[in-house]
Amino acid sequence: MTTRRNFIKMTALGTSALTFGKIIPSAFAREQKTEMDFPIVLSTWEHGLNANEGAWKILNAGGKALDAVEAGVKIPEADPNVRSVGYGGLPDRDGHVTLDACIMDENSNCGSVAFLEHIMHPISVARMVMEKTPHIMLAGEGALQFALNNGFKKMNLLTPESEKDWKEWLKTSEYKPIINIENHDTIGMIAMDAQGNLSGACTTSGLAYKMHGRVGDSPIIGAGLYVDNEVGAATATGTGEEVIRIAGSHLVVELMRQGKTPEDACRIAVERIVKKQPQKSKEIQVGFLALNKKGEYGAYCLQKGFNYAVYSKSIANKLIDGRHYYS
Ligand code: SD4
Repeated sequence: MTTRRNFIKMTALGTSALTFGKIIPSAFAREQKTEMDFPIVLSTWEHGLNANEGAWKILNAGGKALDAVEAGVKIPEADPNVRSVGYGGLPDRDGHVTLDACIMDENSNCGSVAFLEHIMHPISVARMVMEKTPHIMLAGEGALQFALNNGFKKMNLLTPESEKDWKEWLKTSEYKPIINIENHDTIGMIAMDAQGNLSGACTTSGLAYKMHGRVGDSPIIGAGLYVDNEVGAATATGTGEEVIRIAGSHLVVELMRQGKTPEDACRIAVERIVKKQPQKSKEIQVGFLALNKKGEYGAYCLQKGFNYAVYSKSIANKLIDGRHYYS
């Protein structure tokens, strides 16, 4: 069991330091104890609130960030009302619910599954790939076989509600993802535990009505998720193709390594997308969420409407609107 807050002695700081989420002038920070607000967990979108509750139970008991992020994202994976993660997720255009997920810990261990069908908790399969195989990523039939061989249960993930919506969509079969609606609810979760170690998890049913076989950014280490325990962690949500194109989450972590704040790092990554795809970026959503080693966090997105949930001792599970590029 750890203390509720971690006290870090900060000396000879630069211009500022963080205390309970507030910036205090360096004159005060120097040579004095400053409280850093961790453990902490952050998740994308409103369903992040429920997911954070699950993660927090583990973090608050002194548990590992890795266990917390897995337990946290399993909540929306199992919730049929979350229509873009796990059970109840909207299917591809052929009616298959195909799932992508990945997980990464403080030692750069990582595991991933892509294009996985019939398993409610792809995040746990991803963790098993990480822990039980010499590989990082398993896909499709092979990932399913691996899951079944390791005791996961095969089930039908297509709920009557999602089937109904898919049949409605089939009437026009028009592939036009609507910004912030139905197709942008991947859960990306990043956390720092009481020991100051970082981990992350990302899981999704991907873009609704995608082509059969399509894989997005969410299972790709460096795109949908990246963790570097020396620097910070980042995760992404939105149109995966644009996140992959810029290796989004890795970019955000590298920008933090260069000294950018989490929000600035997310903003620069979003601006990179705009620069690469000036026209397309107006019609899609992408959001990044980041946490650095000091427990500072931030987000940035293309369009209004992206929010994230944060849970720490001083902020008991609150939803925050991400700042956005287009107004
Ligand atoms: C994907 N990034 O498959 C995912 C979709 C998403 O919220 O974020 N949904 O491209």
